[in-house]
Amino acid sequence: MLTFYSDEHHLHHGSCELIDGRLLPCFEKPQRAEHILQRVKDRRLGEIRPPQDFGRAPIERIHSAAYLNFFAGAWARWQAQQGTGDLLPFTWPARTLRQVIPQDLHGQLGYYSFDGGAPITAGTWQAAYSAAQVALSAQAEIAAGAQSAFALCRPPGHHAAGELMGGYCYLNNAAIAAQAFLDQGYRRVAILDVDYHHGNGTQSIFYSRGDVLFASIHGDPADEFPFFLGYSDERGEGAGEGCNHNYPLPMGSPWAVWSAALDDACQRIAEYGAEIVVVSLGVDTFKDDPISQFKLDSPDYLSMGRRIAALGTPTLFVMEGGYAVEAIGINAVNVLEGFEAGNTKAGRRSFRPPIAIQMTQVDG
Ligand code: SP5
Ligand code: ZN
Repeated sequence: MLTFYSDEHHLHHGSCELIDGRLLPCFEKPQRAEHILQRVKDRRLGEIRPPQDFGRAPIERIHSAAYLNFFAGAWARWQAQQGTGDLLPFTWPARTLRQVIPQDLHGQLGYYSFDGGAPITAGTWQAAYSAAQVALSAQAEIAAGAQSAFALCRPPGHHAAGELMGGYCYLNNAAIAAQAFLDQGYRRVAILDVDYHHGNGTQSIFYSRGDVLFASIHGDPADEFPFFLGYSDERGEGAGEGCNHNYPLPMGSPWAVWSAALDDACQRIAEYGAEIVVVSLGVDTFKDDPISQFKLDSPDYLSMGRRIAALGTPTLFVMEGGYAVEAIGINAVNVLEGFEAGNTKAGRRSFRPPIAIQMTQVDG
């Protein structure tokens, strides 16, 4: 399996996040990606490639131009004000307040975010832009015929909605890649979100659409971040009715409980007839994760990869969370190795977009 990776993720290194009533050093830090990259090399998973640059257009299919302009320009505005330290929001347009875009930088920051966990630093835009290009490059590899690819993205993306950052996420890498498949002629894409936290951003982006199925296994939002989305009665709306599947699980859930949800999610994905699976690959389900409460152990990630491979569908893995830095490489790459072990030629169901659409892409 090819890995796509850019060193530019180092440009994003926030100092602090607001968590449990304190400003703590960011859990989402550059060493995460370094450990995963090292493990990819140690296990000889396959070649590691830098991303191509597909520009801003495929990102604008998911995020509004207003949001992207604000994000790309926020740091320069902060510098012009002689701002010191990271940009971190502190006021949000919650119930009873008006959804208005103020003039002030921090007012706008609150408007475009939902928590105090996603600081903007000097290099955050460039790192997030680069992570989106990593996801798009891995997407292109699969569109060109690969059965799988790994987008080693950082910062992660699944909490980011069309006009919202939060939960360490700024650009929704998995959603951007899923949309790219659709724009290239694929008709049904499934996003399987195995991160410990509900992928609220991804769900909201595709909630009323029938061309993307979203399935997420996560800590019950009644007890866990992001609290305000991810319940089991959220089934999609309009054309997306029945295309959203949430599996909120209790704190302390072990593999036996978690894998039953995975089996159900995989069955839904198969019934849907997904031509592509995009996996939002968070490994914060690990028993020693410092901010999470599930009990998966390292060998369980091999089983996870095997179960996903049994779908027989081309699969794009997009890195999301995981904060037990010492084990993150083992756990993430175990999913990929499990997938490769389970990915037999006989089991594959491969789909190519209609030839006319392929030609359009080549010409245009
Ligand atoms: C991509 C991703 O995994 N984002 C996660 C963001 C989580 N932010 C809030 C975490 C709150 C954890 N509270 C319990 C801490 C235990 N001391
Ligand atoms: Zn997470």
